[in-house]
Amino acid sequence: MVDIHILVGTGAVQLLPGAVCVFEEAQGLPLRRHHNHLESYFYGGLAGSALVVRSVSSVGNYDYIWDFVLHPNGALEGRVHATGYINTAFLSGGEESLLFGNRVGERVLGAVHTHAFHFKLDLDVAGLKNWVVAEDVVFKPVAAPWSPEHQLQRPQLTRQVLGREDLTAFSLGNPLPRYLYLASDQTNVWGHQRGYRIQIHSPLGIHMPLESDMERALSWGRYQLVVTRRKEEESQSSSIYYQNDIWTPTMAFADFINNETLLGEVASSSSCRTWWLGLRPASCISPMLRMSPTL
Ligand SMILES: [Cu+2]
Repeated sequence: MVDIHILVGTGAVQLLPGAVCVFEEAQGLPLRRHHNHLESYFYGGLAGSALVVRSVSSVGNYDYIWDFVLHPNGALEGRVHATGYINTAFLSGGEESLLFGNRVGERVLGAVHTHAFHFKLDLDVAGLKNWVVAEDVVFKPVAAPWSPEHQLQRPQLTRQVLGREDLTAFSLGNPLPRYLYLASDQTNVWGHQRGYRIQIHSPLGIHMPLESDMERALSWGRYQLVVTRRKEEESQSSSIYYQNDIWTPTMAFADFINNETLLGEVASSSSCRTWWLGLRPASCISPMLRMSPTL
């Protein structure tokens, strides 16, 4: 347990005892295992565990559990779960009540709503010169060597540097490249660029209709993933003032995406990439994002 000092609304320092919990978590999968019974007979394996840094935000009826997980293979994971009590409404009993959710009690409606989260990640990989790289697979037909009248579909890797912000704003509904990573100009012993791969697991679904007057303030919800140039004046995707007036937003996340270059050559000391990751859990689905080092 770790105590944390926070600045509450008055600006005074407040101590939250035990606000962060650090623990080792057994993983559902082994780190490695192999059972060989072909020519020789051997078994080797190692249990998987990870270090979890956890905090919990209690907001009204909910308790959001925030975990940052450090895996022994170098992967970093962020995940959030909604716990606590579900948000409900009075069930009038009329037919149309069930348009807004499902019945969960005698006179209780589990009203449909969305929990949407946005993670910001400032990431430099092995220095400040970084590129956003997309890799995918194309299939090329080749004759099967042992049976030339038949064709095989051989997968080939395609690589593309995504050099401008408009190429790195991935809307909901548009597929992400199969592999997406931030590559450094430093290389490993085989000459491949060192990098970190980004993975997102989050249920899809539009955040709200684009024609809504509120949508501009919530425009980060349009995207499952965006990579922008890091800037001091683009430090947050939302604003505390929206709780008073969401119809005239003081800033809009969608304006951050203005086709600025993301190429490593022009990186200055303050221009590491900022990754914005949209996550939305259902009550029983936990979204998560994961970064894995490419070898
Ligand atoms: Cu809820």
